[in-house]
Amino acid sequence: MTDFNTQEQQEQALLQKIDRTRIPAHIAMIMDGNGRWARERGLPRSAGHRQGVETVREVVSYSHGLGVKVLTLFAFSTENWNRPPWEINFLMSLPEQYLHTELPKLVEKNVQINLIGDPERLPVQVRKAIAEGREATRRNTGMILNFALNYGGRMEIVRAAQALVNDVLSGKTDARVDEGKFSSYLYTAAIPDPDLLIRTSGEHRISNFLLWQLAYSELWFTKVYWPDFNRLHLLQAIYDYQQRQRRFGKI
Ligand code: V0D
Repeated sequence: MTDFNTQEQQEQALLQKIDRTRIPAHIAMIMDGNGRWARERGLPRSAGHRQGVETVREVVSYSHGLGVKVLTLFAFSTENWNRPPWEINFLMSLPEQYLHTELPKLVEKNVQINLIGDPERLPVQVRKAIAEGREATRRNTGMILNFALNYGGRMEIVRAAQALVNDVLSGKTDARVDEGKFSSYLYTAAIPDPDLLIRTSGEHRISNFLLWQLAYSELWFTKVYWPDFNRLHLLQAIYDYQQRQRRFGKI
């Protein structure tokens, strides 16, 4: 008897139904549930984060394979500094660890790494790892991989407003403001808005992520914890996205 329910077969079925010409160009992800994943297994939170990095590796690879143009991952929010020091220290070791194994693959796949967020408060070893990653992928023209680190949406908007005011006061630009001009002051200046936001772990919130950019994005939520998120879930999100009618505020 044929088993219709293996994950492999579900993936194949979804791949048949997905229109490869309408893959969301920009997917943003809130990678939530590492702590809960670990707690349910009686493991330390660090084990959840470590498994979460594994999911990042896989999601980057699948997204690249599907032809996604921009992938933006919310790795550390401005609110996450409230976590205990040992957890912050552990989290801050992850960019270096990730890039140590992945940077050669990203270079080979023509992926460009980019940071969105305020680098100021990040430890030097994190800034150094990311600067190296950026430098090594600077000339790449394929998928853009944005890591949001020490990122907050309101902070991004306030920072953009301040930079614009400074440019007006110094005569670099005139005092007219429109959406196009304003968005050129955001971290995502040259990057199109996300078509699809995926949030794992059952919360139905934006949590100060890409407030401006998500204005017309489709939102997709799953109860699955980030360390358990896999290719099948990504395909489900893309399939659901393709079933929706996007109107961008028009009727
Ligand atoms: C933990 C789940 C990759 C969310 C994913 C510093 C929480 C795994 C990076 C990373 C984190 C960041 C920048 C970069 C390369 C990789 C990462 C953090 C947390 C917070 F250039 N995973 N990851 N950064 N987690």
